[in-house]
Amino acid sequence: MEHVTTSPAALGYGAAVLDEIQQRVLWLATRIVDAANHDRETGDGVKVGGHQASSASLVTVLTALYFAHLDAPDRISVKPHASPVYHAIQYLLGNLDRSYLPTLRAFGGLQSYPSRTKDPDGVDFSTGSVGLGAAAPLFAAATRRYVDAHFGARPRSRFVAVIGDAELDEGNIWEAVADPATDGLGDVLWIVDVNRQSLDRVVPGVRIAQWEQQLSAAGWHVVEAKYGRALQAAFSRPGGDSLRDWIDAMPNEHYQSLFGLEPAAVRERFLDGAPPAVQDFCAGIPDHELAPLVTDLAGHDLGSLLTAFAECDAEKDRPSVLFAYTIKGWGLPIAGNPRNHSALLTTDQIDQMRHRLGLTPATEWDRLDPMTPAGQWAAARREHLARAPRPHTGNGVVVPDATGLRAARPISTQEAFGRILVDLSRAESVAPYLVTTAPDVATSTNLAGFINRTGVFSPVPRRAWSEDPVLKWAEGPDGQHIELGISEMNLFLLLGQLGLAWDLSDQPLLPVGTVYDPFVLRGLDAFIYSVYSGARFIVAGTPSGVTLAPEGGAHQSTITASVGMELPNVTFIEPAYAVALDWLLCGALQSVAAAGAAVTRPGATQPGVTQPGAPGGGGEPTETGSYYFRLTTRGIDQQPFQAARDRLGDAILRRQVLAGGYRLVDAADEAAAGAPPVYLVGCGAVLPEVLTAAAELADEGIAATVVDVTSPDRLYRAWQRTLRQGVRTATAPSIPGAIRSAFPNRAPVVTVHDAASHTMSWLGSALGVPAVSLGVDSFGQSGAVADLYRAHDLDSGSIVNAALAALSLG
Ligand SMILES: Cc1ncc(C[n+]2csc(CCOP(=O)(O)OP(=O)(O)O)c2C)c(N)n1
Ligand SMILES: [Mg+2]
Repeated sequence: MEHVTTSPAALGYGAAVLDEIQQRVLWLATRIVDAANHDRETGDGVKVGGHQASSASLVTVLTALYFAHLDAPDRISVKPHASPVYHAIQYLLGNLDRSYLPTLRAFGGLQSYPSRTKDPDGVDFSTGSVGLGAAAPLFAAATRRYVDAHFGARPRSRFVAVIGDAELDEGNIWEAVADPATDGLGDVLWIVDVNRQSLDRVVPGVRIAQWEQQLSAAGWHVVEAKYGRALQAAFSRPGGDSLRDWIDAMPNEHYQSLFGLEPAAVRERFLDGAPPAVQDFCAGIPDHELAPLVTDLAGHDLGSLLTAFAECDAEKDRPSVLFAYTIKGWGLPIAGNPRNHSALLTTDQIDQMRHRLGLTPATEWDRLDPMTPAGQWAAARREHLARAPRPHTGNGVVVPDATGLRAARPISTQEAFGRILVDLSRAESVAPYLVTTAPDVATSTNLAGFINRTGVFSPVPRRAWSEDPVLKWAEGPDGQHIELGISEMNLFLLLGQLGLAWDLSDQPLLPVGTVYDPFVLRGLDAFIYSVYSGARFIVAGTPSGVTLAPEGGAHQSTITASVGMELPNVTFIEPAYAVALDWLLCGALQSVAAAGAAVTRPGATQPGVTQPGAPGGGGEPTETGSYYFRLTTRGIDQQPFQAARDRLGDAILRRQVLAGGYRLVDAADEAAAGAPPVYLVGCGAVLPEVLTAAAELADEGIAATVVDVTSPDRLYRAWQRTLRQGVRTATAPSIPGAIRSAFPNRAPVVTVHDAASHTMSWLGSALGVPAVSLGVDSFGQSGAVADLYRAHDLDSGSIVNAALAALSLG
């Protein structure tokens, strides 16, 4: 990568050009928020908001990055509240149409926080939930290291995160920093916007020193851009040391109170309690010079920032963090005010600012004049930062419809999952792209077989000391399992970035993560973040439910199925039988593989938007998100599935399994002969009890059809789709095909699920029949499966009683 145009001086322009640009960036960012609040009538009385102060704080840093430091392959994460600065810069670079500028926070307009999937100007990392925007680029860099090791080096990208200082309060940041998977990533730069303010208050100064030490202890290169050049010059004068010591020792609350005061008052406040040496040093400096001097921070000094960036660039073997001292509300009348987080400039203040910059209402939204050095520099940077469009020639990943797994004896879905992955690791068109990860639960979630075949990823080969014949833990650059410490946040952040490798590292991958199901909730914010960002991956929550009986209540998941169903961009799947899992997992991998083959420019893709098509030819809309498999360690007899296979044939059965449910036992003949019909609907590990109940009901002359729901999510979505269609077109909705083929007749239903009962309780409404839903609606405890099933009414006797109750309601 050429660096010839990284400094305006190279084009014969002075630093004044960058300063002029940053003044315009500040103006546009401020005005974008102002327009959202004052120029637009929403008609609903709800405050629009936006963050002028948080944006102003980063104007210099982002101007220095975009107009003097970044190269085209670099990827950047911008703190949530600086989205107006990001868009202002993209506009000045010519990457955003002018019509968007007044649309911050409007429907279809610029998003309040940078969004990969909703913003029109090429956001690399979504941000919003503080802390995640810092960690995401770290895992993107870890992903790039993996991609480079397996598929050949890409053009070097630097992964930059620009984050608020209070974001460092978030635990996920420290989980990410501490994980060995993020060790030694020399292409990472975090820039902390040290404005010493959070939302509510001034951040105590001691925290910053502590954070620096923590990062240092974790092996990071820590740099400060604290004092601007005027202050540094003052420090170097005789007696200047005392000034420096005084400022260094000053509590943040005291320092922050200097902003917004008249110059004479600044002197008084600044020297309040100062030792004589400082009083003497400042005595010779007039008020109008002292006030700007003592608030001269390097985070608003372009030269200091560029020097610090270069220093960080030189670190090749460890991540860097730059603590850039800034002023929240820099250059605005609200600068440094502890209550400025949501403060907005008045219309008068905006008018004055516009006037001061020599702009008028007619010219205020203009780009930099192309005839001026600043305009020419922006044009040069636009060219420098332009990313070459990528060829979309398919990606070589071909996932089969099934691995052909055979299961003659009882087997659990967790065990089948491990075997399917091992099989796929032998398939040439799939194996290179598979990458697994787990937060210290790889072996207990059945990834050992895969790890034995593919090894564990490490950027450098490591000698294996253990000679365990069951688990070979061979670590090296060829390994395809990335082991994490016990952090479910890290799991979902890494899966998210592996699942965006098709975009951020130009390499589609098939990421598969495993986690104990209850702890999906521990990583939920990162899970949501990753799928909101458009990532494509597979996660298996296993084991799940009260079925892991002896493990007890703390390990038993109940609400995870609801989470899986309700999360947008996630398809929730919970099969009971091994062959069904084989079909469903291969189908999910096929869908994930399609990400890399599709058009991939951010802004162009709309993950979650369904398009006509068919997963595995099932006639359902194509899914464009991630997959969540909820699995179990309970081995169950596979014979009933084989019987359904013999009865229906693979083509029909597979289509129904993929669509969300099929009749495992069909009592249509008995019903036709006059037996009262009922549907027993099971999902996952409880199918044996459901089958037993069906047999008991048959003995009593009741025609119990057993439906195995493989994905309550797909069935629910199919139902909702037709309902919404009906609502939108004001026509009577029909029952969707997926539901009709599993439930061809009208009959009461009993739903049975080792999860919160509500996950399938909607079926009664969908079918227009009485329904009794059995599930786990209280915390579990240790015991045997039979004990737990009895305690939660999942045993066959309870299912029979529920069926009789449902029949009586009919
Ligand atoms: C996970 C999460 N919790 C809370 C918030 C609400 N919130 C938004 S900004 C903010 C303070 C951020 O302070 P800092 O990171 O220092 O940013 P600044 O505005 O000072 O630049 C808070 C608490 C959030 N966005 N995300
Ligand atoms: Mg802050």
